[in-house]
Amino acid sequence: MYENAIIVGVNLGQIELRVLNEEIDELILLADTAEAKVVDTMIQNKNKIDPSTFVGSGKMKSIINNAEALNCRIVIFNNELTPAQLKNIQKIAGDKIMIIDRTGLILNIFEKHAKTKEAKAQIQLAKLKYLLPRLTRQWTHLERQMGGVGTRGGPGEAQIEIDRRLIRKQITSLNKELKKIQSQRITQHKSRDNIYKVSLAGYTNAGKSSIMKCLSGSKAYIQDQLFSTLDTTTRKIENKNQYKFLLSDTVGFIRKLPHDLVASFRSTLMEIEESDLIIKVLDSSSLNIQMHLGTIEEVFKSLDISSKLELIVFNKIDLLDSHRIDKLKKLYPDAIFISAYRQLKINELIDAIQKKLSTLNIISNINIPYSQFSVIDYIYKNCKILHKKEYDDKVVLKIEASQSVLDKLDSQIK
Ligand SMILES: Nc1nc2c(ncn2[C@@H]2O[C@H](COP(=O)(O)OP(=O)(O)OP(=O)(O)O)[C@@H](O)[C@H]2O)c(=O)[nH]1
Ligand SMILES: [Mg+2]
Repeated sequence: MYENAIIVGVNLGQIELRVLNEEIDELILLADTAEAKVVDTMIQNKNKIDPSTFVGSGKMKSIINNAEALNCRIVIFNNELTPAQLKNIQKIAGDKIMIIDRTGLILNIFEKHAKTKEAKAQIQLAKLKYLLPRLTRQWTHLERQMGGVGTRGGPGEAQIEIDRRLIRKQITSLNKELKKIQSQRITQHKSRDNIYKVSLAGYTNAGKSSIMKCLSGSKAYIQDQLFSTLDTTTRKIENKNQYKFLLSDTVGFIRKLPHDLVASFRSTLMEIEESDLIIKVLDSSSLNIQMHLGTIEEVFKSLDISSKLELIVFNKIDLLDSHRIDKLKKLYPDAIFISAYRQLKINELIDAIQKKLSTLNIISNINIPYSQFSVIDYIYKNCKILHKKEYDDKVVLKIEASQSVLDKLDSQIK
């Protein structure tokens, strides 16, 4: 069921009005994904932030009056509120209206969309870390109403202290649980070491899952909403006469992504860290391409991902006229332009991936005695054979393969 909501944005004059409007548009989309219908947007022009109530208590009261008049139960702030601000504003709003900031909203969506045990644990951890300093009577109460973390709210500071202790305990146990899941992940990774790994990364809603579906033919969860995908899925892509590789679809990024969320999703994003090639997927119909690229870079930086082989892919070209496509092509001469939805130029994408992967390969000559059937078999399955010469007792092959396959061969040939 949708709840009515009001958005509050603050214009400090530091950022362009255009950027602020984009942020608000994005917040409306986020609200929609969280099943809140934005009925009014209130932009406040301010010279400086009020440390205790962000917009000033008089202004805050009029915002709440407006919310009540419009039958809203939620007031969403575009900016991140400090725990103290949230507490004070919530006090003004009373029990019937919930105050939430951008970070809280994103956490809410993630919580709704998490499917696997790992994603659920990751989001729960981020949420508890966010909640801990913000735990007030109102919050505990509202959290319960919103089907939140299950803390037992009650009157008085003593109860809040008990809740805090409970949350700290939950954080410790979630950290342990995640470590366990992570170590299983590492074992899985090891067993897949001799195949190239490619990952799809990009802003939320750019079409990553649609590309995954296109290339792998598998089902993928595709929705016109933010953060449809939270769990990394990996599929093996195999075509005749082409390098096979593992393709991973990952969680989308967004500007001002909560720091704890990135940290919590670190193990899920390990697919990106460990891939040989990163495909940066961009929505070519967006007016914010630069910002989307900037956000990808920011997240990569926070994950310490640098100097990887990469390919920029502009998706949704079906929504552009040829003039705009030409303009983008001039700006990004090495990029590939496709439409996953309409299946346009998918072959160009496949060729580009193959070309990139080929740069990672090494050409070498090897001698294999016929007695070592299993090695020959392995080579045929994992390498490209460039030349073959047979002798009485051995075969000499010129092969093209990845470093990890060559290492494996080295250890097998006696
Ligand atoms: N017009 C058009 N729409 C597309 C194209 N590719 C994807 N879409 C639509 O864009 C929306 C988002 O697609 P997804 O594949 O779910 O995007 P995503 O990057 O996986 O999004 P998240 O998982 O939410 O981060 C869906 O409504 C798709 O149908 C395309 O080439 N053209
Ligand atoms: Mg997706």
